[in-house]
Amino acid sequence: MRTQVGIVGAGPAGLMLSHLLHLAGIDSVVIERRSREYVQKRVRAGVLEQGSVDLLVGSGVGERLLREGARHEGIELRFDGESHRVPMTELTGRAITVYGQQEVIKDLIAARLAAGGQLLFEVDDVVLRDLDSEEPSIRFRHEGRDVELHCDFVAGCDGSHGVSRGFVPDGVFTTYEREYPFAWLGILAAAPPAVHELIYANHERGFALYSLRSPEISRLYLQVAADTDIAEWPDDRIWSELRTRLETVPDWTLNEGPILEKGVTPMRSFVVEPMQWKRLFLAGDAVHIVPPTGAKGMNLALADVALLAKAFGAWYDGGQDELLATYSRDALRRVWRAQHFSWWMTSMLHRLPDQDPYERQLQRSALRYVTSSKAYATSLAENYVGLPEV
Ligand code: RFL
Ligand code: PHB
Repeated sequence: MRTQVGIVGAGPAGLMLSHLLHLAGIDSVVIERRSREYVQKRVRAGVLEQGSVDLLVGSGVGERLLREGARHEGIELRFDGESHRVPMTELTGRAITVYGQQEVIKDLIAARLAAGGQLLFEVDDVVLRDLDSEEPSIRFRHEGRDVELHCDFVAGCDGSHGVSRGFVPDGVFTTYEREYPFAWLGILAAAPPAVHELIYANHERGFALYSLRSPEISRLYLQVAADTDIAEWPDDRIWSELRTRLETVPDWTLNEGPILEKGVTPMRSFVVEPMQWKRLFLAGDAVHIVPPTGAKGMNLALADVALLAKAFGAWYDGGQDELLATYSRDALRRVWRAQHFSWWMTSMLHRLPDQDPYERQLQRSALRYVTSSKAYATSLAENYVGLPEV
């Protein structure tokens, strides 16, 4: 088999890259370890920055997003028994849209298939070869056969457990990393959200987040210990803890309903530099992870491949290689801004184990400052809705 760009991974990064390349007249093949059903059902992120919405709409895959996504112009910060709204749109002119990641995935898969794009699901034993030559290839098993896919470039979009990065020799990459001593327990519940905007709550017992997916479905998260076994959290315990951490203001109650899905997500910050080696280009969670508190992961994946698609476009359109050469440097500017913002939100909102009283007061002061100073609130807001240029 031959294609121009071989893409490993059908998450937001891989699928969007394939879609943008198609619009530029560049051929690609996407290979994915899981089944189509599995990737379309995987519940993850829900917040799209304005720039991500513009990218999806501008590239022709935003029709359902515009219809079903919910535009949010503010978020709420809840602490010390009080609620404070950060009016993001008033402060920045931009907004976010709440639309499930699996809906973005469904829309992208449908668009690729409608355009005759090649997506191979349930592939195994992926091996990248000759990345330092002008004709790299990807070997894998698919439907019981060994396949060799020859290409001009390989895009490693295979997420945090991917294999692409592992085919680069030792000593090329520098890794920056931080583990947090807590995790998030997330639920999807068949309950009409009691909120119009997301609530980020800082509480003595730990952080809680109230988000949503639709007028009937709520998405909620609880900070839990890093080594939490989900079996220790029967539904009653989850609702009781959510009530304790969220029902801290007068006349406000959350809506409960059957829990459709629950899972524990570890919290990690991680960056690998550079995001390229020879003919291998890396994007999304394969090279950087943020804790979800800043809602940046899916947005970074989309921003990476917007740059990468442009760079491939310039290369195929007359062999200009400047944009490919600067891809990593340019993408990393946004990556590090999101790293700092996500770390900052995480530090301000979570209960740190053994938190000393001095640190607790710093958190309180930061929360009071960000909800009373227009300058500080604008800083939060412009990062949250996404900076156009970083
Ligand atoms: P993905 O989505 O992980 O896709 C990678 C794909 O590669 C496949 N794969 C392989 N395929 C072939 N061969 C192999 N050897 C392979 N190994 C892996 C995988 O099966 C998968 O399909 O990475 P991508 O495209 O870089 O996208 C990144 C985002 O998915 C991720 O950053 C976000 O979900 C993070 N995230 C959030 N991001 C936001 O922007 N806003 C949010 O509100 C937000 N909330 C979240 C989140 C992530 C969460 N979890 C569960 C990690 C909330 C949670 C709870
Ligand atoms: C979500 O709706 O899943 C969500 C929202 C905001 C975050 C993280 C996740 O910061």
